[in-house]
Amino acid sequence: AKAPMRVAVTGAAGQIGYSLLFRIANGDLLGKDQPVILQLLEIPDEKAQKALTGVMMELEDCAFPLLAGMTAHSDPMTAFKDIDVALLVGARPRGPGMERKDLLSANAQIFTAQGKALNAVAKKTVKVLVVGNPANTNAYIAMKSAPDIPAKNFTAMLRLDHNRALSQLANKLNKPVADIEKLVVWGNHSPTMYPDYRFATIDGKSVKDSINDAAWNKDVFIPTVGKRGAAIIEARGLSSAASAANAAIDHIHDWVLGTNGKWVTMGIPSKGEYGIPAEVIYGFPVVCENGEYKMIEGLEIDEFSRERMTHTLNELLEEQAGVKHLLS
Ligand code: NAX
Repeated sequence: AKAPMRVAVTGAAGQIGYSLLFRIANGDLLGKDQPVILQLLEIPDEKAQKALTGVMMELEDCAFPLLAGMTAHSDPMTAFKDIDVALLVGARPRGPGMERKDLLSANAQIFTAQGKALNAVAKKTVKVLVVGNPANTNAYIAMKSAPDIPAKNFTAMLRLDHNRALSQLANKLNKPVADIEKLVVWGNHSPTMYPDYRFATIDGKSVKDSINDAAWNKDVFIPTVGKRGAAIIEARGLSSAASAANAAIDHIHDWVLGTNGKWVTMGIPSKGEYGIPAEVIYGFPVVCENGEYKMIEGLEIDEFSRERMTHTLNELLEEQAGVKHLLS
């Protein structure tokens, strides 16, 4: 049997955690033959720790054959010890009257501390996915706080946006979602993201030609995908949780086990590709193989796309500027 892999999940007693942990323990993350040990982090707050105990009781009660162990933590220095995968879900939500810059600095503190802890105690090969918002900038902060771990190991979640866009296209074309390939979502995980189906195919045929409606792209598709998170909150009274957990599973699963040539979107540090400045964590198209992602390069960027890509980039640069002084 394979040796267990260690997976840390932060915000483990939260909404997303409640969907995510059971799927990891079921083998959906790393494969049906891969035992896992869960190292679960929550804030030291008594209520949060107690809720975490409850979730762990339920995990026990599932008797998952692949769950080789689990531990509860209130300190990232113990939670991240020897981990192979980090799912950084916990973050400071925006409270009433909280300004954007307060939110950024609260999260900068969390992700600086977690980046340092990863640097100190995680495996140097750890694969990090940041889900907690602002996800791209939080991933950037963690990356900058962990100089001994390769920058490429720090990623942010754009996969929910990617999956949302896939389903919108499948609905529009009245075709199975699995038939769509080569979709891209550029930029920040925020309403400024740019879902781009110019290269996409469905059943081998061009999605763009099949839809052939620039107004639908601009006035319906892009805003629907961009505002989907708000629409879920409006309908459910709570933010996306099961779909976010599913996207986190897809992201790490594909990174570790490969995409068989299929394009997926990951928020990854730029090396200057597509004119995006180095180190910005930006949604790019990638394929994954042998535990590594590889960016799809050389796609043509037309004027409309460049405008969208710059708009979402500028938001990221502003977020970065807002936290730069907090990085030590
Ligand atoms: P919840 O508020 O239900 O859960 C968050 C949990 O994180 C809480 O239990 C809290 O105690 C814990 N937490 C806070 N700070 C922590 C820290 N420093 N260390 C460890 N745990 C900590 O939120 P939930 O709905 O689970 O969402 C979690 C995060 O995901 C939020 O930041 C949310 O904005 C973000 N999302 C990101 C998405 C993406 O696509 N990138 C989509 C879904 C989601 O909105």
